[in-house]
Amino acid sequence: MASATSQATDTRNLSPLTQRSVWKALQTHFESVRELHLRELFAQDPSRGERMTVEGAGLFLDYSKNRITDETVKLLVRLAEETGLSNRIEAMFRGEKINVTEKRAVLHIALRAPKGSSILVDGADVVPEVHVVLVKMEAFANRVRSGEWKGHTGKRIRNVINIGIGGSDLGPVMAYEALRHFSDRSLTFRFVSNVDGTDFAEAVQDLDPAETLFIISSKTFTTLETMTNAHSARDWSLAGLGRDEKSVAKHFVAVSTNSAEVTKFGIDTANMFGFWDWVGGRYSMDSAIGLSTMLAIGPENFRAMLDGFHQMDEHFRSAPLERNLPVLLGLLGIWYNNFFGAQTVAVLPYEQYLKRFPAYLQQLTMESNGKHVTLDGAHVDYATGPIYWGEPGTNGQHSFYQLIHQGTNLIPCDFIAFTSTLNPLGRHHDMLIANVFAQTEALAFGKTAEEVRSEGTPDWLVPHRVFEGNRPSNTILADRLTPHTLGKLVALYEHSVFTQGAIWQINSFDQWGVELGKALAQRIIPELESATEPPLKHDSSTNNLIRKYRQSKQKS
Ligand code: G6Q
Repeated sequence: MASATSQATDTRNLSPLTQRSVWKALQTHFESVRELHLRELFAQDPSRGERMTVEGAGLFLDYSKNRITDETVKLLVRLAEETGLSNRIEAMFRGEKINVTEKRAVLHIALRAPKGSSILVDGADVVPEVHVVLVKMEAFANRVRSGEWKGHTGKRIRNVINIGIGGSDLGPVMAYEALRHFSDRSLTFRFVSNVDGTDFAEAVQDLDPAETLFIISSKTFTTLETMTNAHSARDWSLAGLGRDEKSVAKHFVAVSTNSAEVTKFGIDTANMFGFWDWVGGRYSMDSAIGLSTMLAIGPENFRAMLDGFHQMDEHFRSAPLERNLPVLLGLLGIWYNNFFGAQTVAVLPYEQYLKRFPAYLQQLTMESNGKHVTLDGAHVDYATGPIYWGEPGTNGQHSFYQLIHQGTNLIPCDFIAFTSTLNPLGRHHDMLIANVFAQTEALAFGKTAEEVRSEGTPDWLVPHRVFEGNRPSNTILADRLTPHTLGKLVALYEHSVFTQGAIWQINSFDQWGVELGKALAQRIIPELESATEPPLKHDSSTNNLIRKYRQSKQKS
C-alpha cells in the first residue's frame, strides 16, 4: 500500500507552477493567440469543427469554438503531463490518501466499481462493502416501492423526505429532478436542507405523517441544520402518530457513517445505510446518500447510473490525455481562468430536468477548487477555481445571456444538450436544440458592423447592435438523459475538477473554508437566545446587528 507521501502524491519535487517552462510557454503562446478571432480560426481551417471534437464513454464534446489552436492543446496537455496528472489519477484509483489535510483516500470511484473488482484502502478491499450496502439499499427500496414496508398505522409510504444539507442534499435533489422521468409517480419526494424553518414547514404542510418516511442523510450526523430539521421531523411525525416512540422505527431511516449518533437519535442501526470516510460529501450522490434517488427510480435504474459513472471513470483513467474528455474540459478551464483571466464559467443545460445541475456543480467545483494554498501550504500565485453558475436554456437567453454576448466580461460557457427528448411534444425539441446551436454560433462569430449596416441599420445604432463574437463555448452532446447518461455527466465534471486541482497542486477534497462561519454561528446562537442581555465581544457591526435582532425579537 502506497503512503500519502509516495512518489505519486508527493508534490515536493514539483517546482512552483508558474515557474515551470511549460507555464511560461503557455504565457508566450497566449500573447500570440489572444487577439485571434474564432472567425479567423474557422476560416483558416474548414475542418476545425469536426477535428476539435472528442467522444468518450458515449458523450460527445465539441471544443472547436474555443480560443485555441492545436498548439494550445499541445501545451495544455504538456502542462498536465509535467505536473504529474497521470500519476495523481493513478494515486486516486489506487486508494492512496490524496486528501492529505484530512489523511483520507478519495474513492468515490469505488462506489461504482463493478462487483468483483478490488480497491484497497489500508490493505482492505472496499468494493465488497460497497456492494453489501447497495444490496441492503435495494432490499429496502423494493419494500418501500412495493408497499410492503408499512408505516406505524399500517398505511403504505407515499411520501419520502430527505433531510440533509450540502453534499447530503444537492446530489439527491439534482438526481431526483434529473431523473424524474424514471421515478415512481405514486411517491412524492421532498428535500429539506435549510435551517430556515420554512423549508421544513412547507415540505410537510400537505402530508400525512402516517404515510411519510424521513431519510436523515448526514455523514457525520452532527450537522446543525440537518439535526435541527431531523428533530423537528421527529416531533412532527410523533405528534401525528399518537406520540408513540415505536413509530420512529417505521418512519425514520438514516444514511451516515456515525452509528453512535444514529442510535442516540433513536434510529435502529438496522435501518441505517452506511458509507465511509473516503467518500467526500460532494462526491457522495452515488453512495447510500443516493437512497432517495434509488427509492424514486428503483434499484435497476440506480445500477444503470452507477454504470454510467463507471464508464466515465474508465475513460478518465485510460484515454490519452489529448482525447480525454474530463482532462480536456479541465485544461480548457485552466486556459481561460489562468491566461485570459476569466473569473466565471457558465453551465447551460438545455434540458429542463437538469434545472438543479448548475447548483450541484457549484458545490462540486467551488468547494473542491476554491483553495488559496497548495498541498504544501504555500500561497498560490495564480488563480484557482473559477465561479460556476448557470440556468437551463432557453430561459437564460431571455435574461443574463445579454451580458455573455455583449458585456465586458469573458464568460466561457458549457452548453449541455441531448439529441432526443424524454418528452416528445410537437416541434419543441427541434426548437430547443436549434437554440443551443444558435447560441454557440452567435457567441463565437457574432455580427460585424458591416453586417449590421448592410441590414439598413442607421449608423448611430450600429455599435449597439454589433456582436463582437469570440466568446468561447464547449458543447456537450449526449443521446438521452437517462440514469446511465447522468452518471457519465456527473463523473465528467468530477474528473475535470480533479484535473484542475491536480494541476493547481491544491487539495480538491477538503473544505476548511466552511468551518469559521459554523463556529461563529455556534457562538452567536446563545447570544440571540439568552434571556438576559449578553456581553458582546464581536466587532461593532456584529454587536449592533445582534442587539437589533434581540430588540425586535422582544417586541414581537
Ligand atoms: C461536502 C461537504 C459538505 C457536507 C455537508 C453535510 O463535500 O463536506 O457539503 O456534505 O456539510 O455534512 P454531513 O453529511 O456530515 O451532514
